[in-house]
Amino acid sequence: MELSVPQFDVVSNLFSFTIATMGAAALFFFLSRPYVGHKYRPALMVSGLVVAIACYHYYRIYESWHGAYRLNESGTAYVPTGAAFNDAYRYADWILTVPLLMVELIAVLALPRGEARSLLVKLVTASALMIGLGYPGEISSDTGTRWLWWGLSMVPFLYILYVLFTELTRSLERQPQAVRGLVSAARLVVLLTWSFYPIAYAILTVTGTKNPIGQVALQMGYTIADITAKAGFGLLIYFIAKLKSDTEAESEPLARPVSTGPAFA
Ligand SMILES: *C/C=C(C)/C=C/C=C(C)/C=C/C1=C(C)CCCC1(C)C
Repeated sequence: MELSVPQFDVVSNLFSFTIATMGAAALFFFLSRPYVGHKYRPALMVSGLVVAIACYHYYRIYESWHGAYRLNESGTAYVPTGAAFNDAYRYADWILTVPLLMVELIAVLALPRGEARSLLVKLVTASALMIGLGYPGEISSDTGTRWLWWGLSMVPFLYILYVLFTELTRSLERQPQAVRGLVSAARLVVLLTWSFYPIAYAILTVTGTKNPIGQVALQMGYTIADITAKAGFGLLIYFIAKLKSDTEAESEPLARPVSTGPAFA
């Protein structure tokens, strides 16, 4: 499959931009940890890990894109070099980062232990299953095979949305009033950005995997969705953590004795 010069460049530039964005986001999340309460630091730690993992994989994806195509003699188009563009980097990234995004969300809610564990088991298992089931379809150019794995992967995907919009709603009621809006927004970001992936995949299945426009659109779609779902989502998690820490710091000095040292006789 040949690519025009602008088609190759737009994807290459977007990958490069993503490396910068993910790297900067990782620094921000790691360095912001001291500004939130202890309870919320694991959430920022995980946010930082997600974008750091993505930063590394986008570097590899960028390299793979440049390895898969080269400019032809006349400089008018990019032709395949014979080395395949490696989709496995994306899936290796997702199988790590998608469950971690769920951990991030549950961690910032600071729910009672049993409740958090039950949500985590469901969301982490379903998200790993969703990515695992999507992969055989992603690497296939056969329409039937692509739809089969798409359908199988949609089951855990819909289950995740179901858990987020039913069970999580009950936990949401116990969050401080001030952060409920932000937590709902974070959930909405998951719904909107995550829905983009199965749609982008389905579009390529319809256009056929050898269609340059379909391939370029897929790479751009996945990349923009990744930035929003990882760096954008992480920023929301940071705001939730900050707001919860600030409201708790306001009420704590009154609720607790200031000194814990030995009392005078
Ligand atoms: C940071 C990366 C994220 C948030 C990736 C999310 C990926 C998905 C929600 C992918 C879902 C898919 C389906 C539901 C069916 C077709 C195959 C997938 C893997 C593209």
